[in-house]
Amino acid sequence: MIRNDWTREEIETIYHSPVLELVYRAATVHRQYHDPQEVQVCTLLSVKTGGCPEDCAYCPQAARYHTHVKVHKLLEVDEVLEAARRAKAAGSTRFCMGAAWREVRDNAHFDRVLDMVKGVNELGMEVCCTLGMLSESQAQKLKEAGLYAYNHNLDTSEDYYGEIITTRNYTDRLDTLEHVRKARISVCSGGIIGLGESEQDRIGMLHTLACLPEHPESVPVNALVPVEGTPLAEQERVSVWEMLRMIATARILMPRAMVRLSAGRVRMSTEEQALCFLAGANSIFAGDKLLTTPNPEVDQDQQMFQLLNLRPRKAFKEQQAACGSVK
Ligand code: SAM
Ligand code: DTB
Ligand code: SF4
Repeated sequence: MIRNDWTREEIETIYHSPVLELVYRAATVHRQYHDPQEVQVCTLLSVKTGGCPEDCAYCPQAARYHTHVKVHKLLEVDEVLEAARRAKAAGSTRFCMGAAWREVRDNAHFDRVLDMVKGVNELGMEVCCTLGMLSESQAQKLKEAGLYAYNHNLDTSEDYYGEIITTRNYTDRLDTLEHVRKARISVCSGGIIGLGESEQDRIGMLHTLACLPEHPESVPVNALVPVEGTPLAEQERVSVWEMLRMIATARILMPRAMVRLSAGRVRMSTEEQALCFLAGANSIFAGDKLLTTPNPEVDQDQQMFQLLNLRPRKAFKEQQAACGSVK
């Protein structure tokens, strides 16, 4: 049963249950709603890099921190479509374009992004964007251009948000998610662990996500990639047990969602990632780069898929299931 009325206490109990019990329960739910051999493969491309006016403490692209990131203006449509074709040839079915913007503005750059969306959609890939805050009409324009999903993370709990970002607030984030939902675009929203937050904060974020009027269709769980020059550069690495608890709890609370094992895979062994798939993760980012930081090599992931008997999920599966064209 899909529930949007989880209490904080219920989530706390699930999150704190003995880890193997938690994984077992999540694996059981996973099998009721998904084919456990199927993993969605997504590719990220940074279409506008660095120079962002926001102060997100984890982010190498914030202009105010001095990091290795080289600022790059908005890419041309052709360059993006070339990258999307390469991603498709390497087996990705979703292509996600990220921009280091605080928000979308109605200008020629947004028009160019709309052209990118159109082009990627025409390649037969699920096209996703993450561009910062959006108004209702901008969400509508993206939908009309063929956007399939929009990524906009809550990142952490409402209580801890102000410790990480001061240039916008939690309500801004929730408002954008509402605009995306209203435009009938698939919602991708999750967060990051390892920002110095408490377990209460992790539970709080999962509570907010699981009690949205409709669950996000995708929930990315990122482990902080500490980047030199950012205020969180010296944060300790999160352990696999923490990732597992987040993934398993998300899987139990939001059974239909795709739970994405997102940033942080480069530092995880195949065994650790296997545990995450067992706990209900069924989506990854592939390709040797996330937006600006390294990700495992494509070959390495292909070997892992073979070893674990996983196969890439087809594009537009949800839509096809809804139309009854897939048995
Ligand atoms: N500027 C837009 C925004 O913030 O919504 C879109 C791009 S932003 C880079 C997308 C997401 O990347 C952030 O919400 C955050 O969850 C994730 N992210 C950024 N830096 C990260 C890091 N160092 N480690 C893990 N995740 C990170
Ligand atoms: C998400 O949840 N993780 C991705 C994607 N959505 C946009 C981004 C991870 C970024 C990691 C740091 C970097 O490569 O810059
Ligand atoms: Fe800008 Fe997004 Fe990075 Fe925050 S997370 S600094 S909004 S690019």
